[in-house]
Amino acid sequence: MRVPVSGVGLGDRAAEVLRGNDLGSMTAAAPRLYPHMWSWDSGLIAVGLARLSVPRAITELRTLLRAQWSTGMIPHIVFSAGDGYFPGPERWGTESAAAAPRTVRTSGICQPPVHALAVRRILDAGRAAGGEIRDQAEAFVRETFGSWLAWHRWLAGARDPDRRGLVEIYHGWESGMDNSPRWDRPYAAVVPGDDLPGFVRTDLHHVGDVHERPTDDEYGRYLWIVEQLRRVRYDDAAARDVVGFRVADVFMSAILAVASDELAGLGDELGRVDDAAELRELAARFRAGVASTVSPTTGLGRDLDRRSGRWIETETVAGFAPLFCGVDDGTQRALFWGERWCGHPALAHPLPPSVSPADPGMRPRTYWRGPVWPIVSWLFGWALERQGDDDGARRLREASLRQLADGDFGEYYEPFTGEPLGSLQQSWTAAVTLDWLA
Ligand code: 9YW
Repeated sequence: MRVPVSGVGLGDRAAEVLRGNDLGSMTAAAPRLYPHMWSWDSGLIAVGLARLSVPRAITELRTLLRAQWSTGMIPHIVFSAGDGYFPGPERWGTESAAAAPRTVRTSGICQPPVHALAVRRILDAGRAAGGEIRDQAEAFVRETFGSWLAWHRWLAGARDPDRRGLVEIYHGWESGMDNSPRWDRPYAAVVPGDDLPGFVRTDLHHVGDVHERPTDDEYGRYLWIVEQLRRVRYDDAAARDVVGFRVADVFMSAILAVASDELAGLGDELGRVDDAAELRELAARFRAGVASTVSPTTGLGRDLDRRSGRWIETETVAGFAPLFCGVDDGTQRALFWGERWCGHPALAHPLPPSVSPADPGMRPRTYWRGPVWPIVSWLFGWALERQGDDDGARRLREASLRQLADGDFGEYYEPFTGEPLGSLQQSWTAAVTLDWLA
């Protein structure tokens, strides 16, 4: 039987995880499975670090920004000196990209733009601490605002060239929800060429059960897209023409909308009137884009496969993008707490699984095909609180803290038994725990 730890002990253990995964100026996403910095992990890790040490949280995001491409893109992985992760820097080969940084090695795709949420948290925590810490936090925001703005502009330009208000992704990895069933159809059209270089996976060494991870077939497709992008040297315009996976991602678009609002608020404080106005326009555009995707059948937001022109109808948690970014008329909120989702009677905790428990294809132990991801619960809690739904935010927080009480900080959790799965001592799980406990 798992022994629950007390509230105080849980915070200490979460802090211990972040210290244990600290590589100096970046935090490894997980001790063995992910020995590098991942972009959206680092944003959420910085949210947790801001509760422990504002200067350390600042360092985390400054490290990430040192890897920013000259186009504005923030890459999805910043490689540390550690190894054991595949695909590593050699496979990505981003040194051939004109826009890649010269001093750090990175991947050549991006991840959801949660970073502005962390910048706001850092500023608030710095101000609460006062004195020199406040000065450091304010200097950090002043000095980096332009870089975050460039990141949002790149997403709105390179990834939404037709101004639909939907961010296009070129890889399931960009969504952060790698093997979600959302991507099954678009991936089915990705056929690895005979000249796909061979590969040996390392991820399977680090989990108890290989069925919790994507299959080899899925990996072949993931790597084929990397190959396609590498062959055009990660050039934005060329990539759009050659890449075999091009999907308008509804959840990433919702994140861009709320993060642009956060950044606009920071712009106001810095007196950057025009930039703040531009960011608000961008937020409005992506909110409208998200609202335009809602399915009349399921009531969920949908991704759009740009290559086939078809909507993606799978019932995943990403379908709550309208609720997340505040364009819900109450329908989604009811669905979210209802029996197909958090209110499903068989759930161990009333938290949103990655796929609806009422969907017969839901796989409770397999990565983004069913498990509950604590960071997803945190993102919804953050959004509800921001919308003034304190009760909704409290319910997610309390259920999540019960889920996390064993102190394992799993990457994801079995929704019906509450068992931690994937990698344990996962940094972003520990980070959101710290934020919930604060
Ligand atoms: C991989 C680090 C990353 C997350 C992703 C998650 C997983 C990496 O881990 O992807 O190699 O499969 O899907 O969202 O950023 O925690």
